[in-house]
Amino acid sequence: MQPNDNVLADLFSNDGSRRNVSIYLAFLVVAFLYHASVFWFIMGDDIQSKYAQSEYVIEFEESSEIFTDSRTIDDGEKATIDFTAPSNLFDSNSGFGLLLITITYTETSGEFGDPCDTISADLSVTDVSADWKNENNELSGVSSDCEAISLLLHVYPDYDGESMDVVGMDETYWTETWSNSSYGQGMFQLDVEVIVNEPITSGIPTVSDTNEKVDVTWEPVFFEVSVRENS
Ligand SMILES: [Ca+2]
Ligand SMILES: [Ca+2]
Repeated sequence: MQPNDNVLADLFSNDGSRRNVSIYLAFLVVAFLYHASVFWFIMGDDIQSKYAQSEYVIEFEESSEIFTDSRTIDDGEKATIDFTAPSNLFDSNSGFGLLLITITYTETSGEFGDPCDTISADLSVTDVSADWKNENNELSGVSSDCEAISLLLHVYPDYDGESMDVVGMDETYWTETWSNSSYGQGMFQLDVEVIVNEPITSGIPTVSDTNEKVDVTWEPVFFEVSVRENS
């Protein structure tokens, strides 16, 4: 065997070398434990704070405007009433949060004892970018007793007007998350159908109910977002 072939065999070939190696290994273990303890007990706090995530509170200030429209719809007919939110509302707010629609009517025939007609209203799902599948939406309704029909569409995804606490990222990120003017851009379409309920005296030729006047109120709810660090 050549001398270079097995250095380890030489090292352990006598008691003195073996002891030197043991001392060296013991030193390595102590050095390792020292550095590990420095890492965990002294630098641990620094490392933790470096990666600690900030908490933020996101708040919304709402503003809305009312837009009204009115149609007289014949018995058995369906009318489509549309609405587009004006662009200045997008410019002056962070986002379009909710769309509230109220449909009201009375019996306008003037006939004695004429019961309220049956009105049904459906907000069509169009290609307007909105939270159409939100489970709290009310996209259609029916009324037969002159009670108002109230519809609700969540436009900005996950918006419900309530403030929220979030963790991580930074103020700019959260402000931008809630400042997207693409939601709610475009034309909304409401289908309103009238089924007349005639007075029981309608057998008399001069007494009849053939239509109804329906009033629609569109109320787009916009919001201004503010984000602050929660300390
Ligand atoms: Ca009627
Ligand atoms: Ca009527």
